[in-house]
Order: sequence, then C-alpha cells, then structure tokens
Amino acid sequence: MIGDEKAVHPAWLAPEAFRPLGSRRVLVHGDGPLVDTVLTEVTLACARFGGRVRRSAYPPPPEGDPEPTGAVDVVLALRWAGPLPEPAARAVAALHERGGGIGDEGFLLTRVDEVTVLLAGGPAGLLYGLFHLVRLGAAAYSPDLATQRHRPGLRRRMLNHWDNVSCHPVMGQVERGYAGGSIFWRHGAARRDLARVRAYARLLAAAGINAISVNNVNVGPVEARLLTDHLGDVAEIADTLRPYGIRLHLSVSFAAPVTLGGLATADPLDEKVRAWWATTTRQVYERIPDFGGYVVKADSEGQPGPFTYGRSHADGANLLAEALAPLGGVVHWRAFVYNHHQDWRDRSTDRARAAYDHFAPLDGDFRTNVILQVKYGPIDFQAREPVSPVITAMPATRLAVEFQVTQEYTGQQRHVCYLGPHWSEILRFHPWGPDGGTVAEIAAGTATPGPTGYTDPSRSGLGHGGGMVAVANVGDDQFWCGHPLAQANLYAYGRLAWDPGLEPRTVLDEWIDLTFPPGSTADPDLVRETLHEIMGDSWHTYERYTAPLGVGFMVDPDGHYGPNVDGYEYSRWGTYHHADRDGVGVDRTRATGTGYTGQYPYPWSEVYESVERCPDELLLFFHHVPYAHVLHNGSTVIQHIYDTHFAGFEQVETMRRRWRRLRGTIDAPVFTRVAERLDEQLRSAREWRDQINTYFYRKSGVPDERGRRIY
Ligand code: GCV
Repeated sequence: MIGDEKAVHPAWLAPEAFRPLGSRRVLVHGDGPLVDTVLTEVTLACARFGGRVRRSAYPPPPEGDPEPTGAVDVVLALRWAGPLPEPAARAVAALHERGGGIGDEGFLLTRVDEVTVLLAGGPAGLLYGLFHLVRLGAAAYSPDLATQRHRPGLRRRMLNHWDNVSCHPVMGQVERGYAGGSIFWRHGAARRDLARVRAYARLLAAAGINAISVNNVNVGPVEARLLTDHLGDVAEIADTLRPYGIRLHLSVSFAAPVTLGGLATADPLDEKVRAWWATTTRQVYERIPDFGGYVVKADSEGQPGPFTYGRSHADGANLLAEALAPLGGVVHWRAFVYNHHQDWRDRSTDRARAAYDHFAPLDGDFRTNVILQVKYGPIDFQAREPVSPVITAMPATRLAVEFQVTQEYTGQQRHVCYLGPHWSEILRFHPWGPDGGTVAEIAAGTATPGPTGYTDPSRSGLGHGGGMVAVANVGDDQFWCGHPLAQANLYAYGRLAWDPGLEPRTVLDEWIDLTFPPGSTADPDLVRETLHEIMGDSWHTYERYTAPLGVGFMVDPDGHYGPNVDGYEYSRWGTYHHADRDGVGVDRTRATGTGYTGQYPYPWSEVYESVERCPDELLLFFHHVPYAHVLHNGSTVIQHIYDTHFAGFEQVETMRRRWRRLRGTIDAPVFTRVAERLDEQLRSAREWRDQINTYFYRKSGVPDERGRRIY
C-alpha cells in the first residue's frame, strides 16, 4: 500500500511482504558491507513487525568456539565468516550432500531442527538469499521446507539506462523512456536524489540484477564528460548502488580521446590514444574501485567508431579492453551496427543481415574482457523477431544477449505487455535444433554443441559467458515505470537473468505476491486471478493487434507508438514490409531473396528458407507470400490478419473490464493509473486494428470472410 498519493511506490518490496521474516527472531552471521545491508533490512523488518535481530560476534571469540545460537527462528549465515553458529554449521552437511557448490552469489536454504537456515557462499549470496526468504514468505519457516540450493545461471545480469544528462531536444531526458525523467540526471547535472537511487538498487538486488550502466549509449557532449570532469557525480551513484551489490558501468564515446583528451585522432592503434584510455581508465578506478567497465555503441546511428580510421570493431573494442583489463573491467561492445542510410529501392541490402556480416568474421579477435552485446533479434526489439544468428556465430567470443525492458515497440508502458513469456521463449530457443544448447546456455558460456554447433573447447579461454543485458524501463515516476504493471517486466527480467529456466507464470506469481501481498489487498485471490488474466497472455494480445506474422515495424516513425503501416516503407532505416496488391513480407531466402536465412545454422537455415516449414509467426519476416497463402493454422494470410486484429482488440476490451473488478480492492492510486492506461490501450488497439485491417483490405481487395466492419 502506498497510501500517500505522491509516495514512491514500493514495487515488489511492499513492506507487508517482509512480515513473515520481520516477525521472527533472526540471527545474522557475517561481516562486511553487504552483510551490513542484510542486517539493516532485517532490522527494519523486525522493527516494523515485532521480531528481533542480532548479529553473531565477529571476529569469532579467541578460542574459536562457535557462538551459541540462543533462541532463534532464522539464521542468515555467511559460510566463511568464522565458525558458524550451530544450526548453520549443520547446514553445511546438507550442502555437502548436494555437491557442495554455491559460488559467491549462491545460497542454501534448509531447516535444522526448528530453525530456518540460509547459508551463503559470499556476501552477495547472503543478500540474494535474504530476498529469496522474502519471496517465499511464510513458506520459508514451514517444517516442511525442503532443502533448496540456488545460484545464478548467469553471472552478468545487467541493465543499461538510456538516460541523458542533459535533456535531449528530441529524445528527452531518457531516450525511449516512458516513466518521466531520469532518476540519475536532470537538466544537464546529477540529480542527487540518492534516496531514490538507493531504493532502486534495493529493488534491483531483490530481482537479482548486479550491474547497471547509468547513461545513454548515444553519448552526447555533456554525457561524454561523465568519464572525466563529472566523475564525482558518477562515483556518488556508484557508492549508493554498492551496498546492494550493483556495479556501475558507463557508456563512453569512442571519440573521447579527441573530444575530451584534445588528441588529433581516436584511432585505436595509435599509441597516444591507447595511453589516453589507459590513464583515463586508471583515474576512473581511483574514484570507483569496483567500476564495472564501459558500454559502447560505435559506428551505429551516428555514433563515432573505429570505421572512421579504417579499423575493425575488434580493434576498437580491444583498445578499451586493454585499458580495463588490469583493473578488472569489461567492455560491453554492442553489435547493433547497420547502415541507416539505406535506399528503399535497393532490395539487396538487408538490415537483418548487418550484425552478422559485421561481426561473425571477427570471431576470435576480441580480448576476453570484451563482451559482444547482441540484440535478441536481428532488427530492433520488435514484438516478434527470429533469434539473431550472431548468437550462434561466434564461439570464440563472449556474448551477452540484449533485451528491451523499456517498451519502445511493445506499447511504451501505456499498454499492458508482460514480456516474461517472450524473453523466456528466446532464452529457451535451441539455435542448433533440439540436440544443441539454448540461447541461455550461450549467454552463460555453457552451451553444448549441436550437430553443427560449436564445441566447448573453443570457448575454454572465455570463462563464463557475457550474460544478459536489457534496456531499463524506470524513471522518476511515482510507479517507477509509468504503468504499475510494467514493473513486472523489470522484475521478470532480473529473475530470468538469475534463472533463465524459470516459468514466466511462476515469476508473475512471485511479483504479484511481493507487490500485492495477501495482507495488503481486500481480496487476494481476485487480485491474483485478475492479474493473471490481464497480464499472462498480454504479449500475444499485443502481437495480435499490431504488425502481423513477424513483419514488424508498422509503427509511427516519430515516436514508435501507434500504427503507421507505411511509416518506414520508403525510409532510410531499412525496415520494410513490401506489401503490394498481391502479397506481403520480406523475401530473406537464399533462393530468391537477401540470403539472410543462410546466416543460421542447420536446421533453422532450412526451416526458415522453406515457406512450407517456416513457423507462422515469422512467415512475413522470411517470405513474401500471396494474401491467399494458407498458414499452418489453416487460415489464409489475409484472413489471419483480420482475425487476429479483431481478436486482439476484443482481448483488450476484456482486460479493461476485468481490471474494473478490482476497484476498492487494491490501492486507489494503482487502480486509477492502470485504469487510465487501459483506456488508452483500448483506444490505441482500435486504431491498430482499423488501420492494419483497412490497409490490407485496400491493398488486397479481399473481404473479411466474416463480414466485420473494415473501413
Ligand atoms: C539508443 C533503436 C532505438 C534508439 C536506440 C537504438 C540502440 O534504434 O530507437 O533510440 O538508441 O535502438 O539500441 O542503440
């Protein structure tokens, strides 16, 4: 409950969710800043709900005797922090039974006699374990609690903020931000609302995220200076994030040696340029000892890069990697490189091919502290795209898969669109067919070879993989994300990065329990049922009423919101649908099209090449087909377009009706905000339905079989 109309919403850390922990007797065992954070969290919860907390003595008494536990219900213990209090010492046995390993971020949860014991491998593990206890609620203290061991599937779980320091005349304070201003910056300076930053760090840690970059990948002149003369502002944010185990990264401009350093060139092979990056990077670490590294968008959409000097992206990335390596940092180098000055008349240039064409030949050329950050699809965060072929093409490179939590193309946080199912589908995808590894395993660096996939030995020098990265969706809005239900996307992203095998439905349940804890709503069952009905399939609903069958990009080019079927059809951005009176879709086959299907390994190279075998939902991404083409689902393409658009709109009507049942059951400000957004979603879905249906009816001349109204 937020009560106060203006208070910042607690999101998935509603105070009530801490009741089961906060009403017990808790012992915290361990030392160090993250353990202090755990202690603070437990202390606050106990103060609120009547429990008691104490910290076991550290360092241990000279004789090294384990400290007596006294009467406790819960022990949170760091495994290596001196002799463990008794119940935790016995939990070590349970850990050994399970093979021993929990790593520095993992933890074991078990019951010893009548005590719930959380045993963590490192301070970060204790923090994640604490939030796991909160997630479990009362179940964590049940005599039936089964022993559980948790450790993250991916070590790197990162968010990129596209926040500008100065308010950009077109993109605003946050590029593609739909939740107000930046929580870090305002009008050219640091915002210094560190309480808000701390609250944010806490939410991120509770979802499992451990790294963020704090400025836009499009680095303007003011933003570039965060690296040098505004480093103090950055350090202040890093200090605020650190107690929650979050490392700070900066987006930097490849041209910085020229624009900031006064050099004549930013050529990556120039000695002075290398020296400049080395010195500058050392200065960053003097201020921020746990600095994570750089994020770079180079030679993309107007950003400077190594092409200016006739150098490759490996040369560019390695330059920064060399400066960061001795200090423990990494470079996140983005693979989002394509020609944005295309001629629509030229059908041989295919934006979908670009990342692979640029980067696959460079496999093996990157230093091991370079992480190549690849968008999940080959174009740009559409509601439906095939998985990018770059993800399988670079066995000797550390890859991170990039997602978009901010809903640039999925309704801009005005539409309900729960993206957990979308991301889960991508993470579980087998790019080499059923016998090979998954996208999640590639991101983890543990992919097993498929029949034609790469083999582990070639990755042996790479350590773990590059993990997951996503563009953040928060701002200074009272509800963090503009739309209160869009919080679930941020939560789900973190949880899937921690465990890509989680069921999105389970994650949604977790989020509901933490955001609307049973004690805080008038009818918990109704709340849960309604949220599942509204959110569970909302990604597919959104897909139904927007661009059909994977064709993508029928959006308004100015803001990427709302329909504009031909908005990009004659533009330079390379995002076309090629609809004419006979058919629609982009021919990306090897036989007759751009050859993009050839970038996939077997079997997908064959599946996508074949109009008969291509999955319906991607048909128009890969093929140009007649409107009368019959889909696997038995419908013609044109009839499918009509049916899905009518159905999608009706589903939004249903969502809106269902939400209204919650009036008086949940917090009024949340209820009202969601209700307003659903009104807008309905208006927008109607616009999508009618523009798409009308467009294709006019192009094809084929009437709707069911005679519904098309304009
Ligand atoms: C930060 C898309 C967005 C841009 C964004 C770019 C990127 O093109 O529309 O706003 O720029 O992706 O990922 O770099």
